[in-house]
Amino acid sequence: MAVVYSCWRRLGLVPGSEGNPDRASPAPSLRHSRALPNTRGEGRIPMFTRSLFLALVALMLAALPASAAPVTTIGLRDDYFSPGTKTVSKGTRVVWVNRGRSNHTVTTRSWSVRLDPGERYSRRVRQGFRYVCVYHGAMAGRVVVR
Ligand SMILES: [Cu+2]
Repeated sequence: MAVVYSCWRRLGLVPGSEGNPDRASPAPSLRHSRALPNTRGEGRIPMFTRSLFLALVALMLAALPASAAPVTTIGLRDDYFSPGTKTVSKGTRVVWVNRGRSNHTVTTRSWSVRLDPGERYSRRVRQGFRYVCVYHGAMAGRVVVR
């Protein structure tokens, strides 16, 4: 993290790293670092290098794994979904886990999956929907996207 902070500071991206010198004091751990050049005056980084660095940061952020999305779990019990209604934000990964002793399904209008005891299934949700277990008529659930 200190390396990243150092880079940001060298590029003048840290608030207070230029302008008022009183507010430009580095983090305590970097105060006595010899690797840090004076960001005011000589050694200013050209705009092209700054753009290149920002593009690199954007690429690194884009490469973060999909698991960075929020995740929530819905249990399949004998014979109900727990919780029956789950409210999530758009893009959340919903995981259904069969925690019962019977086989169940998660069946919507457009897709269906059978889960044996201990099995799980997940997908990212972008809109709300209702679902049922085809084996147990009263076993119904709902995902609400707010
Ligand atoms: Cu069932």
